[in-house]
Amino acid sequence: MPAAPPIDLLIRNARVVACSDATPAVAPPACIAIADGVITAVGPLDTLASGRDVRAELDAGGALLTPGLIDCHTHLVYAGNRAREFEMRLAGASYEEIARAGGGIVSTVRQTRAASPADLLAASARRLRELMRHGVTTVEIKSGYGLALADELKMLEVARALGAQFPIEVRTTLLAAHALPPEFAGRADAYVDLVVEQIVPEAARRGLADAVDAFCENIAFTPAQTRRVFEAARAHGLPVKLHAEQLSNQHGAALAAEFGALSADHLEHVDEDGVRAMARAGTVAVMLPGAYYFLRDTQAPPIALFRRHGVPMAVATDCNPGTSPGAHLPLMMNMACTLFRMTPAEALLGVTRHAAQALGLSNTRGTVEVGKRADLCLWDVDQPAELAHAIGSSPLRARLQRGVQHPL
Ligand code: DI6
Ligand code: FE
Repeated sequence: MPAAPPIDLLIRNARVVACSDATPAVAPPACIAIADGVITAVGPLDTLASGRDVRAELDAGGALLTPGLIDCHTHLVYAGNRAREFEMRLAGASYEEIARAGGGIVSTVRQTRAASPADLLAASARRLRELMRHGVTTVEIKSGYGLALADELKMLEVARALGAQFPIEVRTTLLAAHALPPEFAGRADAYVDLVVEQIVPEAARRGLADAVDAFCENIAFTPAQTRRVFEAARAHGLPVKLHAEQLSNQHGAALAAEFGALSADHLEHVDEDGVRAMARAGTVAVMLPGAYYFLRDTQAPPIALFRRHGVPMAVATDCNPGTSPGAHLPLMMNMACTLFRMTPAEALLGVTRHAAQALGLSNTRGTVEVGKRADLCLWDVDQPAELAHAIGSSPLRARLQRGVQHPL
């Protein structure tokens, strides 16, 4: 009989919150066996480890163990900051007014274009470290501050380099249709031509994008322009996501659903038809309470409609310099509850199982189950609700990426 395969790491005495059911329950203390970065068994010590070569052990001491957190929507790679614009908004200017006056996204575009790849990487690495300190093991990073072929590719390359240099999985999304670059003022369709004819094909050819996103909004791109971007993505075999109904109802959620989008994000102004379309398509609703908070929005996304129609809800940071300058995912769980009235259980699923689904990674991530990657967090808390209850604290004890513990 062949010897049982060795266990690279045996985690003992962990109270597992697998996140595999609709209500994330705490299991009695158990062990987790990990080999080759994958969970190979969850259960009691004797059945699990007997006769096996155990190479390393980690005593969890009764800590709560969850899947590693997944931040499924960030604009983490950018240069500069927009504190001046913050002051303008405090003095009364609206986000739209600032955007129309050449500020907003376009000001970050100027700074990001001017930055060398090394400077962009260093600035972004600080934010990435903060995400990791709060338990994130997989992060999605969008382009969208380059808005020209070379600059969009530069952003995606920096995102890929971050994933190669740090113990975190990076998924990249091409967001060339984020804003109209100044050199295309008054010629939005010509910019969309560039996006569909050059930027999407080149990003796809180089394997730099895992998905394609767009900002469908009255200050950005129309549904017709968004459709063209989605058609280009489809032609290159890339899944789509959409910034939809953040400031107004453009029926972007239904458009995203028509293309089988992985997610539609923001959704403050989505109507029931849009929610129904998302339910039919299996499109995840990504809640971004940081942007809602920072813009002092007053219309919350229709959580009750998502629940009624069975649309899975994810929660993400939207980490970006203009509307959500932060990289603290557990704080977003808190805000999803306080501002959007999600339950702590929904918030936890929103940064684990449903966030994995929003990235098309359900097969490998988002739950603590045999066969999933051993991306795990240990927390010094009693109950899962504490993760959403605390305002900005960090009860993270340990974070494992593919079965390897890294310093916090
Ligand atoms: N919606 C947002 O909240 C961010 N992008 C988007 O399409 C804002 C990005 C920024 O202001 O820099
Ligand atoms: Fe965003």
